Amino acid sequence: MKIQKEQILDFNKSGLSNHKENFDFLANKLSKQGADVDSIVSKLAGFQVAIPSWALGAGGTRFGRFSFYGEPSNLEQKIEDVGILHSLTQTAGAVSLHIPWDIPSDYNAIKEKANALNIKFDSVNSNTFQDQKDASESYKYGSLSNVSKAVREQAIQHNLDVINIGDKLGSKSLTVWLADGSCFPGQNNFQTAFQNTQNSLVDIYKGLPSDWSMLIEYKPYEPNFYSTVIQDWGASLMLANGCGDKAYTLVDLGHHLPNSNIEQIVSILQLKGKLGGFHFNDSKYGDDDLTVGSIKPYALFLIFNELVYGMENNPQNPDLAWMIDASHNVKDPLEDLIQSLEAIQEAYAKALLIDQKALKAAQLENDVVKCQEILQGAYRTDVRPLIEKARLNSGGVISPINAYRSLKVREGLIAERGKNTIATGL
Ligand SMILES: [Mn+2]
Repeated sequence: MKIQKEQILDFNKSGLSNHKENFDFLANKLSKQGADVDSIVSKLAGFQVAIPSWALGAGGTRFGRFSFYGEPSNLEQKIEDVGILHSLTQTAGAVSLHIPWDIPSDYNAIKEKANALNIKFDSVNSNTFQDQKDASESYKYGSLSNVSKAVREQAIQHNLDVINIGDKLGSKSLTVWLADGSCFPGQNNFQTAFQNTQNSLVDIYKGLPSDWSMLIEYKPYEPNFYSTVIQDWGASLMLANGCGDKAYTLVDLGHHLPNSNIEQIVSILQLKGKLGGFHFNDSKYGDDDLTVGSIKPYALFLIFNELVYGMENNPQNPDLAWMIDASHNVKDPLEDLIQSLEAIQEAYAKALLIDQKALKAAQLENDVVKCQEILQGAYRTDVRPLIEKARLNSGGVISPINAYRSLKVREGLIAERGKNTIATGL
């Protein structure tokens, strides 16, 4: 299923005059405050977030999984789904593959399909948290950190295979997330596990093509509940530094203990030129993988404030690999992703509204009240007309959720794929 240009133009007709009225009012107001509205709109239009191939089917918990009808059952269909998201929102111009769940059978065909839908291949993700069918070694007690050399070698080789697959598709980075750790005190020697992980990562790093980077993700707990080998940004940064210049830390919003100051983490990593990637989601208690901005939109805004500051002031930090890393237990995955994309754009737009000069001046005066007024003044602005404008300029729809429903996309997918399809890898 593909959304046609005419369908988009047709859908936009009814909302156009309303949008124009709202946009003109806001643009006028913001311009008077000194904001460069055109530049904000063009930054919003240029902001692209990768959709992970595993987020297109219904997710689940260890207690069960409730299927969502018309799920993509192969890689071609997953890319079609990203194409649908991108044609509506114009902000999902990339897909992030998970290996071995999404190994292409025909590389040229997959590349052509993605190309036709304007979808790029972003970072590739390795998987050493599950045992594969014909694997000789088990990851039950860890992969890159395992006490067994044979297990470590199998996990290293898997990562090298993933690089090779990604290279054929045009990806430029490998994301490593390890489930390695221990469930009980005494189970692991922390130093041995960390050292093994460092050595394994160095072996993988040596296999990176020269224009690639390695992104090292951290997580404090789960699936291991006593210790995780790469438990926080400090561990990730030490490992990245131990590998070399092309290795970076990747921050996933859900991979922090409650109340962690994530905005401070991304800020300092950018200062050090070591923030390589960012995974969006939201959570209430742990790694809940909920829709971006659904629980703590103000925290997301504060994080974006630092990201924007870093993008503008830290040339030592590379362009980031942005990805949504969420799971959809009760919503239509495509609707959920549309809501996440909107929340990301909204937080970004609000962060772009912050008057950095005025904030700096207030900070130098130690005017704490003024600092808060500046941040919250931006946060309280309804920026949706700016996002609509950015989408319209790029050929998207004014309101993606309404368009998705009025074009009956899910019904079309069910008619095409059947009801009880299950996404691969889940
Ligand atoms: Mn993640």
